[in-house]
Amino acid sequence: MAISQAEAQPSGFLDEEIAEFRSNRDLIKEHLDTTQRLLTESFSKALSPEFSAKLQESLKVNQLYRGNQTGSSDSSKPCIIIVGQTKSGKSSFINELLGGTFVAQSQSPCTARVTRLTYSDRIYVLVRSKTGEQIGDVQYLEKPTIEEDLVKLKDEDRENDELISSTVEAGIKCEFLRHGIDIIDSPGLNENSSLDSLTLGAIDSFLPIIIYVIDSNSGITVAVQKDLTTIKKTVLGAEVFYLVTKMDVSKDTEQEANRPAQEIEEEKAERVFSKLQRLGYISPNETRDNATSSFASRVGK
Ligand SMILES: Nc1nc2c(ncn2[C@@H]2O[C@H](COP(=O)(O)OP(=O)(O)OP(=O)(O)O)[C@@H](O)[C@H]2O)c(=O)[nH]1
Ligand SMILES: [Mg+2]
Repeated sequence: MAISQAEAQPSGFLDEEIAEFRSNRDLIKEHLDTTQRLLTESFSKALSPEFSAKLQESLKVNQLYRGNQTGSSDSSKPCIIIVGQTKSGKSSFINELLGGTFVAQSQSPCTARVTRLTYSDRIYVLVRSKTGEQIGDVQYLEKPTIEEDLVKLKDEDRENDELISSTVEAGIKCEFLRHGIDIIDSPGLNENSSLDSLTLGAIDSFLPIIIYVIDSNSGITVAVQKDLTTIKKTVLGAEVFYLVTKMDVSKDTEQEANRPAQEIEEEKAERVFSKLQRLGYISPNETRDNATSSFASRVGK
């Protein structure tokens, strides 16, 4: 009698494990399907179909990763992290993609804390410590705009490791996020070393899809090259997508005043693309036409 009880227990335990495995497997499949559908629908509106297709592929791989260290409520969620130099237009791109003013964008260095945007029916914002614990209370908001003070910090605090290494998590009711992809806004690289290590740490721990934003007027500077080298080293095998911004504004307005806008935009995109290629960040076999999967330029804000 005692023996059969002992035997029954592991078998019952195994049944539960199998049932849990099946339900997790179904959840993952459902998650993947909705994510792919979302990327096809939403990204192709903002970016080219090839770019969104490549993102989908990358997402499949990244979904297999676990071990997110942010402590966010659902660590297995796929996410897209937007990185780049200060003021390159990261936050503006996120706002455009999500269709609202969710994260602060400004002329002066702005984002100082990694900010994770996730879906929630009720709009909220909370701060998490470096190790993921919630700090303070959840704030429920009327409007989905994250208060600037939360992410911007005072100038003197922008090098305070403890303050900036906490992350802001915002729950937003937004169609794009509804299907399970979080978006991460990051501080500009190279503003100072504390912010740099924070952003690079975030890249490492969130295991994301990375979109590197390049200001077309600055192009591929030494600082950008340093970023790209560091990103590649930090996330081995990471696929980086390049997004070129500020195609509608020029440094040299007088010289460009009489040229058609389209010609100037084309030239800017080509300049950035060929330099990325010369430096080995884009394969030499690719052309602007067939590389649209990982390279996109965007006009206007
Ligand atoms: N004309 C034009 N302005 C842009 C574009 N993208 C961003 N901007 C402007 O550039 C400034 C910086 O944009 P942000 O989105 O705050 O840049 P960021 O990379 O998030 O900056 P940090 O958070 O400080 O690193 C803002 O004044 C934006 O309005 C664009 O494509 N065209
Ligand atoms: Mg920003």
